[in-house]
Amino acid sequence: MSYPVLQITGDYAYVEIRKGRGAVRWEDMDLVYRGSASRGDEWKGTEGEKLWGRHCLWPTDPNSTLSQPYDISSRAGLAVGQPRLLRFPTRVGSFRSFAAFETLADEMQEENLPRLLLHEDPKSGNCYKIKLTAALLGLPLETRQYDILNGETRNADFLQNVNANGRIPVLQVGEGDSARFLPESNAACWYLASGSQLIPEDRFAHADMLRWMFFEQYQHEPNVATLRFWLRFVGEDALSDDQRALIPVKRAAGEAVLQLMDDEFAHRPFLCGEKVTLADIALFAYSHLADEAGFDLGALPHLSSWIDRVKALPRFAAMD
Ligand SMILES: N[C@@H](CCC(=O)N[C@@H](CS)C(=O)NCC(=O)O)C(=O)O
Repeated sequence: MSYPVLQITGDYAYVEIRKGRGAVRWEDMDLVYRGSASRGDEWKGTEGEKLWGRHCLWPTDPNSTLSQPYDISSRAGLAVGQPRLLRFPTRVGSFRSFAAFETLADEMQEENLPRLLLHEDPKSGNCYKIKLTAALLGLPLETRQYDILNGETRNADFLQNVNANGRIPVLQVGEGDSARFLPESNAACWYLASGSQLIPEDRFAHADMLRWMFFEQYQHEPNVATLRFWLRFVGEDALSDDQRALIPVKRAAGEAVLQLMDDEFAHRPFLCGEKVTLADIALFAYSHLADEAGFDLGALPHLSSWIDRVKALPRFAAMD
C-alpha cells in the first residue's frame, strides 16, 4: 500500500528530508532530499526506517516568500520547524523528488552508456553548464581541457576533428569511429538531460524552458559572460578599442537582463515555475558569476535566493 509519510499541503516549501535507522539524531541521519517541493509532493519511507523532514529558511533573503510561514504538516503530523519521528506502516516506494534525478543515469547505464567526453576550458561557464547537468543527473563525464586564451581551439587539429567553429564546449558522445561531436552548450545539456525531470513533459512548459535557454544565448551570455571574459581574463588594457567602447553597452544590457530575472524570481522559485528545469542550469552558470563581470548581485535579492536554491540541489557541483 502506498502511504505518504510527508505531504506538502502549502503551495511551496523548501524542505530537507533525512532518513536513518534506530535511535539517530537529525544531524546523524542521511540527507535524502534538500530542495523545493510543491503542493501534493509526497515522501515515502521503508518499514523500519525513520524519515524526518523539516523546512529551511533562506538566510540570504529574509523577505522572500519562502520564509513566510507555510504548512507542511502531513497526515503523519509534521510540524513546521519541528522535525519529529514518523512511523511507516508499510513497505512503500522510493523518495519521489529525489528519485527524479536518478532516472536518466539508471536508464542510460542499463543500455550501455556511451563514453561522454567534454572538450572544455574550466574558465568557461558554458562548459560548467554541461558539467553541472551531468552532476545533477549522476552521469559520468570525462573532460579534456584546452586553453582558449592560447588559441588551443583554433588550431587545425581542433577545427578538423572537434569543432569547425573553433569553440568549446563540445560534448563528444562515443569514441573512435563512432564518436559524434555536439557543440553549443545548451544542446549538450539537452542531450544529457533528455528523458529526465530536468526537462518538462508538458508541451507549454517544455517550450517555456526553451525560451529561457534561447534568452540565455541571445541576451544573457553575450553581455554577462562576455564582460566577465573581457574584464577577468583578457584585462581591460588588452581589449581592442571597439571592445572597450562596448563595455558600457554590455553593462547596461547585462543589468537589464539580471534585473528582469530578479523580477521573475519575486513570483516563483525557478524560471519555469515550482520545479527546477534545464533553463535554471543554463542561466545559473553565468548568473552566479556575474560579480566577476562587475555586476552587483547584492542588489538583486530574488536572483540571489534562486542562486542559493540551485546550489542546494542534490548532487550540486560547484565550478572548478
Ligand atoms: N554559443 C556557444 C558559445 C561558445 C563559446 O563562445 N565558447 C567560448 C568559451 S565560453 C570559446 O570557445 N572561445 C574561444 C574562441 O572563440 O576562440 C555555447 O553556448 O556553447
